[in-house]
Amino acid sequence: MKLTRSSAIVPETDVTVAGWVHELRDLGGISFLLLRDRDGIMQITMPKKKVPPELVEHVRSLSRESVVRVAGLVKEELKAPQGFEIIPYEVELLSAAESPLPLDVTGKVRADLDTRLDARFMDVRLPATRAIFLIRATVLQEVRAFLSAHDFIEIQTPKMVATATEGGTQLFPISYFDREAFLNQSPQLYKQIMMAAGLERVFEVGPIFRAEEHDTRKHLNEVTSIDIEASFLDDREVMELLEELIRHVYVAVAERCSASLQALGVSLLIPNIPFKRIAYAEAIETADIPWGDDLDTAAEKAVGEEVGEHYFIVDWPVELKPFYVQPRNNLCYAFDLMHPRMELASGARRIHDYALLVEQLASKSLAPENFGFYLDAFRFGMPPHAGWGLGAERLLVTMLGLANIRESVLFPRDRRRITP
Ligand code: AMO
Repeated sequence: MKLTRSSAIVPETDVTVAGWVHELRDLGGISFLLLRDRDGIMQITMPKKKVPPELVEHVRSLSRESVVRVAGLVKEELKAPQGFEIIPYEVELLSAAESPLPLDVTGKVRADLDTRLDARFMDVRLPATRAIFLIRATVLQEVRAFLSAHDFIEIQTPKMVATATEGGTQLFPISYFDREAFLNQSPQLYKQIMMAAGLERVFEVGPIFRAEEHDTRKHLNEVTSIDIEASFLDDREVMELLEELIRHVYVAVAERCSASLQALGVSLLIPNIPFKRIAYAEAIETADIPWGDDLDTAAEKAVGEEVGEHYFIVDWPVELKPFYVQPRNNLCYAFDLMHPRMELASGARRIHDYALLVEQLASKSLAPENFGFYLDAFRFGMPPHAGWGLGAERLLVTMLGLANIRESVLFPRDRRRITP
């Protein structure tokens, strides 16, 4: 079917368009069909004098959200949604929609999030929902463009694995033939192994799985993680790369997604870089929690309110960070990137010395024999390296001010939800 998208329509031409019946209006001498495609709403105008009565009747019988193809003549009409109207000479019903509809697609009555997620196919027809996913696609495109321009190679690592990386508690077990296996909670071990492989700079945009029981507005059980690892760079250098990436993505979304931002009612504030660096010691003082405690939601909120913009937390106690982080006395070279609302990323300079890595595993009560394939990569020439993992959904919800992280995923996975 050769179709013209509504955004590409020019007046005084014959076109064939297709879309969903958004609304029907009848003003006596004239009827209107508002037809919606991905780009917007088109006005199909049917003056009684110009359009045969059978065709008008046919259109008036269409149920809302049915899919139709319309062939007609385009006329300029500045009062119509996209500045034109189409006088139809043919309207073909391609797929009739049942009624009642699971959701109101005109957006006049906003359903609650659970209803929207249950009928996601219908929810994404709403411009304000679709806008989130157009922006999401742009964000990930820009992440890839930025990292590629900085010499990073895109890789894919396994999602079915035999070992934990981020502490053993948050794993989804799977049955892997006759063995125990898990869904991967981070590409951590594999991206580090690629440093021994000599790729020097790698990134991955892929799913991570966390069996956390949390039922909050910032936790998911399946996340899209943006991970990097880079040889011969230290923690400070990968932090700079991270803040530059964040800024780049905001600038690109502001430039490329103005219609989507408008549909969401968002005016994007581009963050200034460099972001503040705050020591863990200072953060816990602001949050009024004792040394050695991780920052919980209340603590993050206290520090976030104090700082009011993106910031890094650095100089963490070694016991709060994973085994692969390079220690420095009782502290370590790890960092978290924070938005005032929540953590966005964490990363570190890594241990690249084999003996120290084995020691750190043991100090976290992890058995080195379970990490043989990983440890081998440190025995035959492992460069110093650093990296981070950035949650794509958290980047989106904080950028767009969405209330709930589930809004930024087409089909979120959470404690209660595994379908659709
Ligand atoms: P971490 O466990 O901090 O670090 O995860 C990195 C980032 O992933 C996102 N994230 C989540 N988002 C939503 N729901 C969740 N349940 C969830 N879990 C994680 C967050 C978080 O900051 N291997 C390290 C990274 C590294 O050092 O390179 C890691 O996985 O935005």
